Amino acid sequence: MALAKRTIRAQNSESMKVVYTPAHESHAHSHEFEGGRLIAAKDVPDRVSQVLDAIKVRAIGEIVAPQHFGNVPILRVHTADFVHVLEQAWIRWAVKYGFEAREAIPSAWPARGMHPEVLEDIEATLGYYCFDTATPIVAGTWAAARAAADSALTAAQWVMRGDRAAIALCRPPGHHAASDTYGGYCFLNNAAIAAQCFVDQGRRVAMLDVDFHHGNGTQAIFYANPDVLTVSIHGDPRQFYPHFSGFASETGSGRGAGFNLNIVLPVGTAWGAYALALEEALDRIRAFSPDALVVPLGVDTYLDDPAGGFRLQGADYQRMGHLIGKLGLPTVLTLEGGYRLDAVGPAVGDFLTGFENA
Ligand code: SP5
Ligand code: ZN
Repeated sequence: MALAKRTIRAQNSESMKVVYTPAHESHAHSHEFEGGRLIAAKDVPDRVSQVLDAIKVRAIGEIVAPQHFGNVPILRVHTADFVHVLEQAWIRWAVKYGFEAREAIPSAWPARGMHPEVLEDIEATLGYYCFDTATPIVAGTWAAARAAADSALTAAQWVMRGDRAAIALCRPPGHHAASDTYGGYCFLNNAAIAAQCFVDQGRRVAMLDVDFHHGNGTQAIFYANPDVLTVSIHGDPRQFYPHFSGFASETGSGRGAGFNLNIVLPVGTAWGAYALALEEALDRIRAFSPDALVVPLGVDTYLDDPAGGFRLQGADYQRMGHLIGKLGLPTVLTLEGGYRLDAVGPAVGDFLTGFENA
């Protein structure tokens, strides 16, 4: 163990690896439900193009393709049934609705007192595993989700081999997906899959989720695990998605009691109050003294983000990156939300600039 631990070390000399693949483009859908209507989908492929362009323009990192890791590391976090359903969902949906039916979205969910054990029909299957209406499955969804997980694993591998930090440009995002549930545009929990790699090598990991929405999936996956401290700073679930998770009273269970921290902020939060929350999160992480850090990096905290409610902007992201970088930990970053197409690139770019200059 002592020998293995020494393989994690800070190396500031090289530029950060940026793991990117165009495979995400095969996961594209046109609509989502909101306010009782179909509206234009927010998680569009162009989000990642914008981030990639901003990174290229600023010459922040070295762009590398993901390696293929197969299902084994995914199955460390997600159940085999769940993975099998995601693999088969599109073809089962097409068999039921015809191949011209483009997007698989369930229409019924097993609420209290109902019987979810009969999952023969794909309608029932998706209702059982999915928790919202905004996360359609299309023909290319599984390939894209797998590539996003591979991207996070590739970033983790670079960091385990000694890089100071690496970022995976994951799409679909991951932090809302739990071991056997998907939603919030997320299918596989890329950040959790990366974190589990470290845990499987005997490392302790802190997760600092700065997406506007609570990282409910990541919290659930590690809720009873004292080797992973999960911290999330997010919009109040009394007002915002995912509504049923993210309260300050959720602090972990069993051996993981005390190893989950939810910092809840009100609508309209700008940098002043956000910085205080971030300092609280960083204090908790320093006290935990982890071997590595995983940051689900959502920038839907940006002013006027269509899915958010905070008011961060411009240099705030440099400040955020700088403060997180000052932890001095080996760090894996995964792209999560951020839906203003004019802001997502600059925000991630500014974050990475601040991080690298820490
Ligand atoms: C990864 C990620 O950021 N997923 C977010 C999924 C949120 N989906 C529901 C968004 C509902 C937005 N409605 C609020 C309107 C505020 N202007
Ligand atoms: Zn989000």
